[in-house]
Amino acid sequence: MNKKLIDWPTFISALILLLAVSIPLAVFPKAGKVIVNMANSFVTGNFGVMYLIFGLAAFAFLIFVAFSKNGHIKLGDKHEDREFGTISWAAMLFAAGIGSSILYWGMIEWAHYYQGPPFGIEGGSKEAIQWAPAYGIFHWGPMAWAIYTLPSLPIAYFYYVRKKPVLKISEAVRPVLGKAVDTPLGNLIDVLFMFGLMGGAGTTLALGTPMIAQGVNEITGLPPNLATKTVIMLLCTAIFAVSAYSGLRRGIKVLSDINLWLAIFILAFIFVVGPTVFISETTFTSLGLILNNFFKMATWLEPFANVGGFTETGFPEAWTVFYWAWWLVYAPFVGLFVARISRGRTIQEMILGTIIYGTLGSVLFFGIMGNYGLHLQLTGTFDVVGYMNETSAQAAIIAILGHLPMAGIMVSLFTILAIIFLATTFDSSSYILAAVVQKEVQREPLRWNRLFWAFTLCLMPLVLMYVGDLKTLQTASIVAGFPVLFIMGLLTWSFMKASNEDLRASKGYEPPTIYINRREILQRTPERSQKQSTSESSEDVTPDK
Ligand code: NM2
Repeated sequence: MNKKLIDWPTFISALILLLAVSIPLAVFPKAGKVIVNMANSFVTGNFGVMYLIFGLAAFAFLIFVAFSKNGHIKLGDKHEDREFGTISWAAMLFAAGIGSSILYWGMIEWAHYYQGPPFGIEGGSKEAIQWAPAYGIFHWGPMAWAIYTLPSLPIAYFYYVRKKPVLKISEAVRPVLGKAVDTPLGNLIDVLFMFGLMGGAGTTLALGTPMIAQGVNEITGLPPNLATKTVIMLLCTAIFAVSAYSGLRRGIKVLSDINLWLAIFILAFIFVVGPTVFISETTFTSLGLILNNFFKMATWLEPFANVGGFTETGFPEAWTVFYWAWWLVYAPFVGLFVARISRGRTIQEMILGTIIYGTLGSVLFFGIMGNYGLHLQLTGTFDVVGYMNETSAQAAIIAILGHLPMAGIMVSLFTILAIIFLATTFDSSSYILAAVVQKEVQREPLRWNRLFWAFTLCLMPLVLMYVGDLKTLQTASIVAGFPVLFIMGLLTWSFMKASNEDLRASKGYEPPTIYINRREILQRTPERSQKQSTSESSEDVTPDK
């Protein structure tokens, strides 16, 4: 055990912060809930606009970088090959960035929009039906993936180009903060990021565990109670602990490969045996609706709520702001991970790859799984919305799957997929948490360190589940992510500063501003100057005509 490698101040502060939040929540659950909800409405109510501006700015900025000079910088040495093939890379990226939540929301998000649509549209109306399958894709689409990609720029740049073997957020803002990174400010940045990530992962667990429990109930008849949920959580921890222990290549790769094939199989099955034409058409039409309304959706905040006869729907805070916040808390983590697997690619490939493959994956899940349920609803085969309101979203998800042929097998496969998805997210989260509390990461973070964070990650959701309030945790995580918004600003600035400095200092660099010396051109090309002078003179006379 090499204790010297550990950055103890960060390690201990992160642990203390985690305990300082979860112990009072566990001891005073009622008061805790009130405080967390107040903090949540304060942040999303007052700063919602900041989240939306951030989402749009992140997207615009990345597109700009991808096609600028900085986008052509290679992450690695001149002759270095890509460490992972593109398919493997895309699958790992997707499996790390997306957890079991896509199974949950992909199946059921439309039902929420169906009965509670945006823009003052009436719930259940024809217009609401059109927005229902589109909004989910938007919330998991290119803007969301852009939020994920942003931190991978500085991190990958410092790791592969400046060759600093530290997978740390604070290290990635050194060009801006300078020596201040070595003071407690640097530790604070890392701790806030770790806290946000633990919160975000808690949200994933809060949604995923009851859904898996419902699947297990359908298969085995075991009641979806506290004991079942605890076993599920521990099982997922055990899976990711084992894979964490076996290292990045074997652990995450094997699991995400299984994940990929299982997901492809389930999606293909639903697509083929389900209403194929309806699924294709609705997905395609939804894409058009999003493209047509991209800015409307990206900026809609209900400023006139409760004034001048407008009624408040709460939609922006409950959905778009919540989602951007949730992607945000995961972003530095996914950024670290994407950076780690992108050796040998250019920055442009990394940016476009993440946004395109990520969005494509989301479109497949939402388009196929969501529209299968929507079809059941619209044809009157199964009233998904009614059933969801009577029971729960997770019960509705499993009931939708129950309408497929070979329902028993499909529910089992879906449940296994959810378990692996949960395990891969935790696998990579523990990898990153461990990396952040190390002074240096040579190939992998230390094993005991990874295991420690694997179990710690489970601790808070487990305690809160016993207290009976995973929802509070979900809300808390979003509040925990607020400081990450500022860290993201620093990360972006830092990337531009460092890469521009290096570009300017590189051999053969030419400044992007082109100065045209007209006299020199005319001297060098006399025949052209003659032609030009005749055309100029003819131009000169035009107005007199
Ligand atoms: N995001 C993609 O639970 C998960 O699927 C992990 C969730 C941020 C909404 C990520």
